[in-house]
Amino acid sequence: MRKLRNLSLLSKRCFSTSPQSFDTFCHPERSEGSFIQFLDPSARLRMTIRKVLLSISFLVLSLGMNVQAQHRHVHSDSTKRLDEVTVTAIAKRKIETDMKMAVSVDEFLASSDNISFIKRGAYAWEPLLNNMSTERSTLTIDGMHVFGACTDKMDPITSYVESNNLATIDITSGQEGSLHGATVAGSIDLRRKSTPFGMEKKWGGAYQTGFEFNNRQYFNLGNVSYSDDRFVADGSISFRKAGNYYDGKDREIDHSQYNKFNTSLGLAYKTSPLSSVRIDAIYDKAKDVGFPALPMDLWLSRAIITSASYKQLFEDGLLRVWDSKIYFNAVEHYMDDTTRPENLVHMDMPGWSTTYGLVSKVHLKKDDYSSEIQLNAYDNLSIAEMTMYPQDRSKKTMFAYSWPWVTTRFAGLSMNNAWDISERSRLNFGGSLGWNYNHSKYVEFNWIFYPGTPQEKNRVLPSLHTSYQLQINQFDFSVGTGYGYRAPSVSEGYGYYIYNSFDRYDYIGNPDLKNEISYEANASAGFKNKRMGIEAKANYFHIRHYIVGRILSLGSPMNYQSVGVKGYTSLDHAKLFNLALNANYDILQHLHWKGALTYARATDDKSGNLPFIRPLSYQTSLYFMHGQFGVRTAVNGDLAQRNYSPEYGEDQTPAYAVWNISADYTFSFKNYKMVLQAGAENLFNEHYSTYADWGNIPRMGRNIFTSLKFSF
Ligand SMILES: [Cu+2]
Repeated sequence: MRKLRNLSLLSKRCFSTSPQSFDTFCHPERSEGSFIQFLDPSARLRMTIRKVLLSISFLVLSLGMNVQAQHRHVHSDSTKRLDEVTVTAIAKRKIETDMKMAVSVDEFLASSDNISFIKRGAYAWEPLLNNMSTERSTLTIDGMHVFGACTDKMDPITSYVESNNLATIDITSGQEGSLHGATVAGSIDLRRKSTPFGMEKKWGGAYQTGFEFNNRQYFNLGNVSYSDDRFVADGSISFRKAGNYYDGKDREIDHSQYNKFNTSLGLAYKTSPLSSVRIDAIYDKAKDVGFPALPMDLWLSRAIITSASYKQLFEDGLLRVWDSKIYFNAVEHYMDDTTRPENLVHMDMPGWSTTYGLVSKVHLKKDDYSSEIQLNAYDNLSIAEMTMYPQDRSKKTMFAYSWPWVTTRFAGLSMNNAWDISERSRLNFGGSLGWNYNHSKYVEFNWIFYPGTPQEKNRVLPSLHTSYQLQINQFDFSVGTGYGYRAPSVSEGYGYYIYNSFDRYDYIGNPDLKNEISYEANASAGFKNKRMGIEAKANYFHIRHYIVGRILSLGSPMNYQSVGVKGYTSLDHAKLFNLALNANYDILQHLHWKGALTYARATDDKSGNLPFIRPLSYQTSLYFMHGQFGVRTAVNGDLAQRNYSPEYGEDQTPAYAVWNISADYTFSFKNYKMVLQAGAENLFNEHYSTYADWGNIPRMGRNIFTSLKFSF
C-alpha cells in the first residue's frame, strides 16, 4: 500500500506568521458583593470529586485504546509537483526553530509568520492567528477540542502540551481551517508524535537538557518509542522550572516564574494488516506560575487529555482511510492572588472545563480527485467561580459564577476537496455545516444584565471556501475566498464580571449575541529556484457582527481596580488585512540567508483601530555551517506602533530590535547522535515591550541558553 497521504495535506495552505500578539481579558479580584447572590454548598465537594475522577479517568484511559496509527507517509503516486509546494507551506516538520533546538511550544509557534502572541508573562502565551484572538480560531490537539478553564486566558491549550510529544503543528488560515469546526481566523492543530509500525523491532528516543541563564530555567525532556510490525508505543516526560526573568535594564520581573510537568503515552496495536487501534493520554501540570501582567498568579493547573481511536485503511476503491476517535479531556485551574500584597481583598477563582468528543474522518481518492470528510462532535462544560474574602478568611462575603455552568454542544460535518485539474493546477473547495448549542445552568447570573434571556440557545454555523493554485515553471500562485460563521465563546456569551486588567473593565457576556460572519479573500505568489525563494501572501477579512466589549451604563464595578463594566456587543463590522513576505537565498553553499516582513491593518466600523494588531515587523537571519559546526544569527523587531487603539486600552509602543545568535556542534558518541548548542537571545540587552505585552511588561533582557540533545 502506497497511496493516501496528500489527502491530509489537502487544502492547507497556511500562512504562517510570527511572534507575539494578542488578546483580551484578565482578571480579578473583585469586591463588595453587590450583585452576587447565592452560594453553592456543593462546590467544594465537587472539586474533590473532580480530582478523584480525574485520576481515575487517567488510569482507565491509560489502559484504554486509541486510534491513529500509521498516519504517516504513505505516498501517493499521483502526488505531483503541486504537492511539494503545498507541503512546504503547511507546517514545520520538526519542533525546533532556526535559532534554537530546544524550544517551548510557544517559541516554536512564534516562528510562524501568521502567529503572534499576547503575553501576560513568561508562560502560556495566547496565540493569535491572523491577528485575531483565540475565540476566532479553532485550537485542537490531533483534531480534539480542548477548552481552557481560565476566564482570564492564562491557559490556552498550547500550554497543555510539550515540544517533545508533538510531531508538528498545522496552521491553516481562514475558512480552509474549518475542518475541525467553525472558525473565522483559521485553525491550529497540534499534532502528537505517533510512530509508524515497522517491519522489525525498533527502539528510538531522545533526551534533551538545558539551562537558560536569564531566568535560571532548566529543563529535561525525554521521549522513547518502540515499534514492531504489530505494536507501537510512544512515551514522553518533561520538566521545566524557571525563576523570575530580568528585563533589558537588569531589573527583576516579579511573578514571572513557572514550573511545568508534562507526560504522554500512546499505544497502538495493529488489529489486521490494514487496521489498528490506538490509545493516547497526556497529563500536564503547571504549578506556581507567575503572571506579572495580571493581578494574580496561577497556583495550579492540571489537564488530562485522552483518546481512543480506530483506523482502517482500504486497498482499493474510492474510500482509502477511515479514522475515528473518541476523546475525553478535563482541565482544572486555580488562581491565587494572595501572592500579591497590594490586594486588600482576596478572591478564590477556580475554573473547570470538561469535554467529551468524537472525530471521525474519511479520506477519499479517485484519479485526480481527493477529499476528506470529517464529523466533529463535542460536549463541553465550563465552570468558573469567584469567592471573595476580606482579610479575615473565615468571612466569605460574596460568591458568583463567572461561567455559570455553561454547556456547549457542537456537531458539524466538514469537507475539503482537491481536484488536480492538470499537472500544474489544482482547485480546492469545501465547506462545513455545524450546529452549536449552549445552555446556562445558573441563568440567574445572565438575567442580572439581560433579564429574561433564554437558558438555551441554538445556532447554525455554515461555511464555504474555495481556492485555486497554479504553478508555472518556477512560479506558483493561488487565490481563494471563504465565508463562515462562528458562535460567541463562553465568556462572550455567558461571562459574568470577568475582569480585564488590560483596559480595567469587568466584562459581561450577552447570550443573545449574533454570530460573527466572515467574508474572506486570500492570495499568494511565489518564485523558487535552486538558490532562492520568495513568496508573498495576503488575506483580507470582512467580519460582520464583530464581537467587542462596550461600556455599559448600568452596573457598577465589582472590584476596586476596575473602572467600569463592559458588555460584549457586536460592531456592525470590522476589517482585517494581513500581508507576509518571505525570502531565502543561498549566498554560498554553506551560507544561507532568510528574511521575512509582516504587515497588518485592522479597523472597526467607524474606521477606528482594532487592538492587538501587529505593527510592521521584520526578521532577517544568516546561517552558516561547516562540517559539524553550525552558526546562526538573526535580528528581528517591530517598527513603532502607529495604529494603536486607546479606546480598547492600548497605548503606543515604540520600535525595538532584538539580536540573537547561536552555535551548535553535532557529533557521535557510541550509537548516540549528540548535538550541543549555546547561544544568546537579545544579545544587546534591549529594554523593550511589544504591542501585545499585556500591561507593557518589559520582555526578557539578554539570555544565554545552552542545551544538549542526544538521540538514538
Ligand atoms: Cu487563570
